[in-house]
Amino acid sequence: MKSKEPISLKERHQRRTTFLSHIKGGVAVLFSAPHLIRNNDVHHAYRQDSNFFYLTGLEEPESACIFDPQSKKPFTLFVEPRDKVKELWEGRMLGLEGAREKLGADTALSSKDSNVFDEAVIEALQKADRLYYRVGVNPLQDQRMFFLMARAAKKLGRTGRSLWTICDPSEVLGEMRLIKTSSEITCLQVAANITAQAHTEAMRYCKPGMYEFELEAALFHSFRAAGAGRLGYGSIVASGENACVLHYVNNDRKMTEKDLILIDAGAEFEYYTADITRCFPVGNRFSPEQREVYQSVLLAQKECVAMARPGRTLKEIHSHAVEVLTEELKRLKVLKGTTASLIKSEAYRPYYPHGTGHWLGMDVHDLGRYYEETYSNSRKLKAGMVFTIEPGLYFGADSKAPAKLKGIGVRIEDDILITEKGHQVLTSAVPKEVEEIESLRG
Ligand SMILES: [Mn+2]
Repeated sequence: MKSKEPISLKERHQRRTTFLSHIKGGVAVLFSAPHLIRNNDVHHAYRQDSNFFYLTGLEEPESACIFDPQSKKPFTLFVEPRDKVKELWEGRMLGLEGAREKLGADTALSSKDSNVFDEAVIEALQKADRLYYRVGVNPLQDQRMFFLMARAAKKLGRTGRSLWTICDPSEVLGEMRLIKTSSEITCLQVAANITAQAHTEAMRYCKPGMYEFELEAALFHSFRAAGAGRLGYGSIVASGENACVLHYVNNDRKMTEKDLILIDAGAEFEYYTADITRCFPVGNRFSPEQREVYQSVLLAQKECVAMARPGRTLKEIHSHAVEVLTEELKRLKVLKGTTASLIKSEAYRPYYPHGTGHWLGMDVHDLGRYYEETYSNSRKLKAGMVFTIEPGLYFGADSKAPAKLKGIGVRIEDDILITEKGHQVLTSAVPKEVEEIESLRG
């Protein structure tokens, strides 16, 4: 399943060409993600910054790049030179030659020598009127960049210009990353398949008396064994009332036969992640109340998925979820009143406090604007966009729901690709119908 170069050098080159065309007149400086220390001299597992990886394909820390649209050699990559001792401890490094030959850098320079980097930034800045640089990620880097701007300004002397507009490159890159190419869709589909398989296996594997972390471990095993690089985000394995904690991460409760379990987990494949949520009974069957709530959420989820096509907006999809769930809350005797007034007063909020979906791609909450022109104008869906549809209902112990519903939390989440004519559910391989789930559990 694991192909060697899912995103080709050619495609990455195309991305850089597009990026350069969007930042004309400016210059962009991007830094690699830092290698975070876990404790003492032990590091956290490294994952490259998504934007940096999107453009460069480089997975090493201590690197940076400059994009200068006005230069004949617009792509400069700063990498650590190969070091025999370091390679002995940490493995093969790409080095300067590798940066040119394997990643297509026009120029490769050593990131070890900070003067080299400083001079390159100052030179590029003198020709530019804008700097594309993300402020606020690393205060030390911010300081350095401001210092370099000041030095470049000094060099401009009495030309009348010295101030640069600072733009966040995430805005341009977010727009580029929002519309997926066919190879990106392939990566997302592989991530979805691996994740779907793992969720289905978890449905078979789960037994009363198990701890949530046993399922968490089983999911991770399935992901890695199928070739996923890592998790797309921390797995949520929430049984019983834990399902009402939206970002529950402890995963340490012992599950009983009476529980419903909510699993929200996604595998990352080649820097693209899936995001699936399923709920199923720890015993063989749903209790009548669990089934009722589950069917309500499933109804909303299926109707929302059916709406997905070019021209629709996430806001419309969310509004529909709210409408269906409010109706269902009335049916479940949680809310009383006219649907319109309950929606207007947001009476559903304690039970449905989150949105219905988000962009999905290299990041689980992917970049990309949600609006067109103004914030209030929700963006129209277009072919190539990928997002989640994930309505839910949560009846925490402290909620005002009828006693028999308390402790039930349900969310059902699929990953949707917008196609020219409609949509495709990338995660349709995981069962979500009550009968399918009960037959897997039985
Ligand atoms: Mn999600």
